[in-house]
Amino acid sequence: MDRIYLDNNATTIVDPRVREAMDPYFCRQYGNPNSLHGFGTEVHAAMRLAMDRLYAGIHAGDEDDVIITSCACEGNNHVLKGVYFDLLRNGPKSEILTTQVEHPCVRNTCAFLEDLGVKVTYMPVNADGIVDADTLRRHIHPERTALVSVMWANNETGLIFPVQELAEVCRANNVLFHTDAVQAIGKVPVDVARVPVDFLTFSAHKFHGPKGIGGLFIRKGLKLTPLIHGGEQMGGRRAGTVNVPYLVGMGLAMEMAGDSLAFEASVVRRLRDRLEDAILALPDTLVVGRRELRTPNTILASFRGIEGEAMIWDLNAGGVAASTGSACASESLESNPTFVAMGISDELAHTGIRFSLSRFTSAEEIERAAQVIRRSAERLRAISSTYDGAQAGPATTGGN
Ligand code: 7TS
Repeated sequence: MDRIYLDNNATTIVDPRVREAMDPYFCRQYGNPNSLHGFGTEVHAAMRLAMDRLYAGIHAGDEDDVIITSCACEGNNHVLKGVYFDLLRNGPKSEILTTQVEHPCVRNTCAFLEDLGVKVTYMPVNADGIVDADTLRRHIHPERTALVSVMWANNETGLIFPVQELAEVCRANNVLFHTDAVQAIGKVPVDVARVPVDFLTFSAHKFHGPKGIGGLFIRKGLKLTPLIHGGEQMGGRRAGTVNVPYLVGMGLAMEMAGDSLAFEASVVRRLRDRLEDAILALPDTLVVGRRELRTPNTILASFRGIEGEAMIWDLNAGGVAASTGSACASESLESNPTFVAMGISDELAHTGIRFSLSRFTSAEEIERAAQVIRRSAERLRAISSTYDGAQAGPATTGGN
């Protein structure tokens, strides 16, 4: 029986058309795009097409910059550390505002900057699990806040943040706004012509492109000290020879992500809802966050009395790949910070399982996964020392 992959928020399959488009740029058209001979110029043309696709995908303007990075961690580091050098190290500002539920690459970079003397405020999430505009208004101080960094969609819950309103609050206060849009691209429309973000990061492997390449959008005219100094690639903003085959792949993947938004919002969402209904039909389960506030592909479920890690192993044995929250945090045994921020109890924080679908997930896989999950929950509860049988009402969380 084929395995079922429900961990698309960790990474996605490379679309075969993307792989095919990348192929010529390894052994045939392998020139350096900055070289002036034919090897270089033919590659340069492919690079231009890929860049155009990236600009179109997020609706960036001609004068905006999109720079190519090695991953979203790099893009997020670049923004936070760049703003440190530009506005914080020697003033005039002193503070970064972010949330309690960012990916570790934002959270840990902020912790690093705190060691350097920056004040970082981690805004709490509301009962829906998001940071709303009122919370931002309460925390923002134009005279001291240099940057606000809030993710577009959360990787663990799928909850979508009101980035339009948040960006507008920042604009009105003359404060820079960054969003980590890694989990939004290809799932919900991402349009920087409409949403006045200053910086935005994305990563190809989350939308059926290759691993090890991403992008950073920088609004026109904005200064940002580079993270990697060297040659004049990317207009001097990010040194290093561009990974041309991967860029070609990311460009096509971005175009296809845009083309598949309607499919995500209808077919993928229906499959997700079907799986969610099947999980909620089991006793003592809950799902974090209201459906309509989430990306169409994500479920963060809790099975009372079952240790998350144990269930991942058991599901894996049954052919279903899921994750306990974020794979990036899976080696840490501490309570998941996103759960803590959402006011989810310690018991539930240890029972969370994330199922994340993609446009490659089939209805047949969802039916099969639902059965594997049901059997696994029954089996593990039968041997659980903490599960004492079905309780009357559903458990509650901050997000549900
Ligand atoms: N930002 C968000 C919101 C993410 O979900 C991830 C990866 C990253 C940044 C880092 O991306 P990369 O391109 O540097 O790899 N998130 C996850 C996850 O949820 N499970 O595994 C990886």
